Amino acid sequence: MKRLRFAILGTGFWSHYQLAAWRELKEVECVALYNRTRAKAEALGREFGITAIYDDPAELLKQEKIDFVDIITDVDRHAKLTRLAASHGAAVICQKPMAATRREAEAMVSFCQTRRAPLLIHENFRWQAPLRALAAKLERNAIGRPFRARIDFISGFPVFDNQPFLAGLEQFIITDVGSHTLDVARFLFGEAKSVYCRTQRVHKTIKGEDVATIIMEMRNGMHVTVNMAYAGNALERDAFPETLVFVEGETGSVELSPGCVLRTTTRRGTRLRTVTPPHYDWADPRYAVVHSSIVPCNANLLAALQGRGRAETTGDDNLQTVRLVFGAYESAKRGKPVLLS
Ligand code: 89V
Repeated sequence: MKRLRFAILGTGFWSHYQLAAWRELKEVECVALYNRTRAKAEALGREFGITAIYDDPAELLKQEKIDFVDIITDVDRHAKLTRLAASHGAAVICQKPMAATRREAEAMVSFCQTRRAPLLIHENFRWQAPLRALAAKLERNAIGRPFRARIDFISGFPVFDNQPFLAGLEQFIITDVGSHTLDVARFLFGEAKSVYCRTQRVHKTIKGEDVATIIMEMRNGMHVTVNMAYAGNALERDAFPETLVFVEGETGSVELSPGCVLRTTTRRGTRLRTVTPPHYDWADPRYAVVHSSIVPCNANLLAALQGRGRAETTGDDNLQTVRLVFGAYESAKRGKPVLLS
């Protein structure tokens, strides 16, 4: 199998974990780093033994022989860097959220299609071990036909300490967390027909909304609600960064509860199983369930780039998640449900 060479564009908070997760895989090597502030790229390079460091992405793409880039910058630079990399013939892996607007995301997808450059989105939540176990239960028909579900990501975690740029986003929780949770909804239950959303801002010092309540009608007839909050308040059991799910089916129910505990209830009773995420020494234990999901996500994207299978989260697929995200904002603005085409 061809060993693929890649460069990381953007060496902030998340790149450390992304790079460590890439190192878990064979047949792939990070050969260069770019960051606007060169010192940050140098620091990451020293830690991981990467010596090709750039503060100009065009120069990197000109000098380095690479198969793909992994874009880990703030969202407002995703589109520009995607166009640049695709123009140099590199495949693109881009972190979620794909773009700052729906139109920009659509333009990224069509630009890459025209250039025949693969565009894949790094969307890791659906790769979390407990969510995969829940999906397998549904697949095995353990609770009959599901008719309603609730997906919760509700936390008082001080997320702005590690990722201060989030406080400056005009659209915060639905782009940052909703990109994940709405994608999880699609992964588990398919596409939505309509979305209704209300938002609030509890933190006084941030720009965007930090609370969102979303209700979707799915094409399969299910009703799915997604509750998100980063309100900074105290909760008895703050499950950060776990996504909690409760699914009601015609013959039972399944619940992913705090501590990665999967409870399946049928007329025969309730069965409990703890789905412990794989342990990696490099992962921050506070983010274990999220950091460990980077590895299977990267493995899926790498396999697709090597022609060994299909990526789940191509740019084209992720457009459906992007449409849900911005459909939710549209609904919040209008105070009415929005139909999705
Ligand atoms: O993936 C992210 O965007 C992180 C989170 C803590 C939600 O996983 O900010």
